[in-house]
Amino acid sequence: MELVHSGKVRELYADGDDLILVASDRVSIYDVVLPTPIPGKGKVLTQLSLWWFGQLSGVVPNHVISGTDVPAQWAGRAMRCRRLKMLPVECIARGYLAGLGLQAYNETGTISGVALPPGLLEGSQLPEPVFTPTTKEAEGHDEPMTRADVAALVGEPVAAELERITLEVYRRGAALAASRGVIIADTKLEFGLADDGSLMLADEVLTPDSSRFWLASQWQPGHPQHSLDKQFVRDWSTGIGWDRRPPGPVIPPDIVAATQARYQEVYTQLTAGG
Ligand code: Q0Z
Repeated sequence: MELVHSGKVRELYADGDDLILVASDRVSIYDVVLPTPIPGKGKVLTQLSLWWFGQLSGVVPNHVISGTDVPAQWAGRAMRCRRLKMLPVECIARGYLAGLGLQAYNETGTISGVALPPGLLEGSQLPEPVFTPTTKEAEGHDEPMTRADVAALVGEPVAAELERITLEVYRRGAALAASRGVIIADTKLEFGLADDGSLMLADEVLTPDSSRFWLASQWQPGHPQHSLDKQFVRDWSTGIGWDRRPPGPVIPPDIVAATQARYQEVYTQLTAGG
């Protein structure tokens, strides 16, 4: 199959008119891919994405054709997708203060033009989720976009739909996760247009690689929050004095095992029962 694109932790192949999206076991922390894989990570994230696409199918159609009709060597870690015309916007919804949203709030008291109350802390819940789109940069970091910037790129009607659907996907996902003890602080969605012009949710959805997942029982505003999936790797890498510059360190077996278990737990906690 023809390799169309290789990302930090995933690959995209073409199969006739379809695309095959393959999630590897690679893990990235502080924007650096580590040399040691986390066995099973790609399968867990693919199965979680497929489960969310199903949960959200009443909110927005999606690009998935099949989670099983994929080459045998990638069984479980790949999905067959419709090839869409991708929109050049990262659609982010934030419900809690972290990352670039926290930075914007601390500097301006606003996020993407939305005025927020004073006194919010790192990790605080926002009064309402906020749509904070960014550019998709081939190189370097994505840049914040205003609603007018988005409308200039995709047209006002599609821009309005992107905002509405992004916030709805976030609200539904965060509510479901909250009922299972998991905070989804923010999430990044990608959309594309089908041949008939209809808007579809693409890529991966509400995975720990595209969202910040926190354990509700450990949530404590005023500090950086522990990520549900990679915290062992981050803490260990800091403990050994890694300076966050490539190459990343080889991960020892006990940290690999603990991280592997965390990914399994995230999947089970979110998808079990109900
Ligand atoms: C997704 C990406 C990578 C995985 C393009 N349904 C679609 N139609 C057209 N394009 C895409 C999709 Cl999902 C598409 N990406 C991001 C890059 C591995 C996903 F290397 N790029």
